[in-house]
Amino acid sequence: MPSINALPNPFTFEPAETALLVIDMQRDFLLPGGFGESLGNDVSQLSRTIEPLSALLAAWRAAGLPIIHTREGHLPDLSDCPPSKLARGGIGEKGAFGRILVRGEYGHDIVDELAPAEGEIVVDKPGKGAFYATELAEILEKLGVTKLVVTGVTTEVCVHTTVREANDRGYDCLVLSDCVGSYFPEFQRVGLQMIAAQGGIFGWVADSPTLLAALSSQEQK
Ligand code: C5J
Repeated sequence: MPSINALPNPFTFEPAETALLVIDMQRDFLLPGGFGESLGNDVSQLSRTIEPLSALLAAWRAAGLPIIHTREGHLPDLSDCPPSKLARGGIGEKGAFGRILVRGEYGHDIVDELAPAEGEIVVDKPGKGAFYATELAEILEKLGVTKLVVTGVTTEVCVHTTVREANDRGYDCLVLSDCVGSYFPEFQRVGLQMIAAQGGIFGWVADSPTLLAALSSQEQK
């Protein structure tokens, strides 16, 4: 079983039981002119994750391992959006790429570079966490997944919420530092530290080249 250098200690995983989770790599968050940038954010802090994530996806696909993408968004009538979230503005309003974070709109979908391949699972989620009000738990159970490699955006919001939810459900989570992004460099740094602190309070942290090296040496065996 592969074991890789990670914080706070080595992360061991059975590839066939480990899913790659790609969280919310959506145009509304990543593209210049989109919702994220309209809030005053520097989207380059997120787009730097596209290249390593694309390489990781290619390797995961080549190895035939499970991949699950998520998208944060709401039904066109916004009936699944809590009033408290709506009141903060943005959701459902007209943005540069269609109605912001509304399912079916151009901006709600995943950036071209990381588009899901035929047959890959896409989980639409109304919340920050990928387990809340979704079928993710049942999907993982059916796939026989016990560990998650977690990537995507943003580190301190949807990635953190999902990792915390997964940890409470008994999944070991490896978060890849170069494949998760925050608009705020300090949140990125501290967000990663929080995961691995206190003996790995809710997960492990490594980078994607370390994981890819372990995957390829496992395949050569
Ligand atoms: C946010 C997310 N930041 N995917 N969503 O609102 O992290």
